[in-house]
Amino acid sequence: MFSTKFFASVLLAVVCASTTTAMPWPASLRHTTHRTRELTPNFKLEAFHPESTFETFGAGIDHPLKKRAGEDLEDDAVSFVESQLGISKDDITFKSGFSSDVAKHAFVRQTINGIPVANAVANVVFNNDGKVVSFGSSFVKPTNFRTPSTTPSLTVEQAISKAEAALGGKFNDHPATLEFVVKEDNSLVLTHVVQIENDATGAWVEAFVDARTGDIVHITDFVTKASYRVLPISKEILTEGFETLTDPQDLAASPNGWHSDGTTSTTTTAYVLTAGIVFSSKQFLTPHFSHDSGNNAIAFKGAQTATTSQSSTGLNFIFTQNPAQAPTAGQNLDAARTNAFYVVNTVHDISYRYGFTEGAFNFQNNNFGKGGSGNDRVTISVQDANGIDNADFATPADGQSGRMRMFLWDLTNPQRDGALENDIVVHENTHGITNRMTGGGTGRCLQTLEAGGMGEGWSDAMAEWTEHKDATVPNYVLGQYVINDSAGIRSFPYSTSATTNPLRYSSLKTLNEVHDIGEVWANILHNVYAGLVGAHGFSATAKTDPTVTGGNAVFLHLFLDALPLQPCNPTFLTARNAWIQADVNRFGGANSCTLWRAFASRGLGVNAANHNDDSTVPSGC
Ligand SMILES: *[C@@H]1O[C@H](CO)[C@@H](O)[C@H](O)[C@H]1NC(C)=O
Ligand SMILES: [Ca+2]
Ligand SMILES: [Zn+2]
Repeated sequence: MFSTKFFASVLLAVVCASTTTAMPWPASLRHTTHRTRELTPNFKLEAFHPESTFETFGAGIDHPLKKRAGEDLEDDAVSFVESQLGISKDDITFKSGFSSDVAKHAFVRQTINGIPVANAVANVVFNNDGKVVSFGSSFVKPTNFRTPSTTPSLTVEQAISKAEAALGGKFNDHPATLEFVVKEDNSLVLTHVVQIENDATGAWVEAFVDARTGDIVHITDFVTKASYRVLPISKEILTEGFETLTDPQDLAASPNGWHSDGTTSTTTTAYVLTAGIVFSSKQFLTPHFSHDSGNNAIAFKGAQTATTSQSSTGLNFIFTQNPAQAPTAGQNLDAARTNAFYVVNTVHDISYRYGFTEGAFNFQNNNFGKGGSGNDRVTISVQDANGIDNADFATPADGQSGRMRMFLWDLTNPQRDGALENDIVVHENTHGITNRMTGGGTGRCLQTLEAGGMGEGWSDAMAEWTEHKDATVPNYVLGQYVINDSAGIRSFPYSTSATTNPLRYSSLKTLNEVHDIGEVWANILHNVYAGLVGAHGFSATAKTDPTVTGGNAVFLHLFLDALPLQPCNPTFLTARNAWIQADVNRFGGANSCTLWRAFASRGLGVNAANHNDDSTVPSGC
């Protein structure tokens, strides 16, 4: 059997071959502002993201329009930014916004002569008293740069050809935009922003093409690859066995069930069974699709027409996975498609209950008039032919489908299918949640190394969350099934023991890869979870009822609430502060000391800075 360390290096080599041959990473401060993107052997670019400032205001502060009658999220946010930064209203544009039950979120961007600056954005959050509770900003000071022409000298078509040639992909017909990019030297570059995809490599980026020279000056990479050495949702691996579930869909989150988009109305009774997991779902209101395709997701192999059809009439999906056979043989493919469909729908329903709604830029085809952009259900490519021993998830902006690709794993004989390991599917799906909820649905705000690392950490933490069954908080290991190794795919189990898992904030000084950084964040969140469950116990119904009081429910509220609070390209410090503020917004700060103690236990105390540990908690804790 292979050791975990062996796998770690194999997988890192697979996923990060390019970065290991690159020059050594610069000082760790660049974690928070830079990310090297090597998209082809010939294309390398270090993308720059101005550092985001982030302030939180506890119970809230007034904004300039507070005394005016009525509230207008757009005006209130713009005038607040104007007052904070001394930037003219004309240079601040409202981009998107939404309200949760406890906060109103506004996402704005800097514009110069009417052209948006892609990497200069801000977010203002108001509580239900109409006060400002947080402000994140990567706006740049207008005095620091000369404004170039707002008229491109290259046409969009010319920019597309340049990007296709440089990146080895094809323009995907998503409408191009004209935006400025701030470079590290504070200069502004006018760019055509074009989306380029490569089906074979899975690359999917926004290329910012200098509208004068045709050079690519900035990249948004929508794809988060797994290097994790990666059945009901609380089960992780097949060997834990299958069981029967009744009515798995949460009708509050998916009002027409999982197999309908609400456009056709029939009244068939529905039963869904998957991979030995049996759903007796009797309450689908308007079943419309008789295959693994619905409002939140479509699972297929090869082409979107290749879905799993019901095994018998009445929306039965009964496919028994045979572990002795290849993943492609017998009923195994249908079992895999059905399981992936089930897990993605379940994550949709759970996260919806805790705030990842239509307005908060989630993935649905039909948004039922509840805000946000539709036509963006998750596409799940099972047994995808373009990869091995991995999985990935691409998160473009709200309104374009999230794209999950699950690959086979060839470390065992027969091979194993990542679509059958729930923690892999949950991990991937969570990339969609964090990339959409941070920064207002643009898919552009977890791009720095440190923010990308936290993206991996949140994904592991969500996978862990789905598997807890009671108030014990055992060590958590991810990805045992696909590699057939009980040690899983990470360096250490996530643990409340600092001996079992020694990772802490200062570990970032020597970590230069997103999954490695993610392990630090996931381990911190494991300890936050343990603190909250220790304080509040465990609610068994938290997956479908966000009003329960268990620490697991508190954790997931804060997890989702903090995402739209934190600034674009958050750091460990600003993400921590967003959790503390989220607790004020929802629970009046009741968990402040619990949170601080957990963060401080792993080096993220009040005086932590620049990847130096601090274990101080606020006075009174
Ligand atoms: C998984 O590992 C166990 C223990 O090492 C081994 O007996 C078994 O054959 C492996 N399974 C596969 C499919 O490789
Ligand atoms: Ca959407
Ligand atoms: Zn990942």
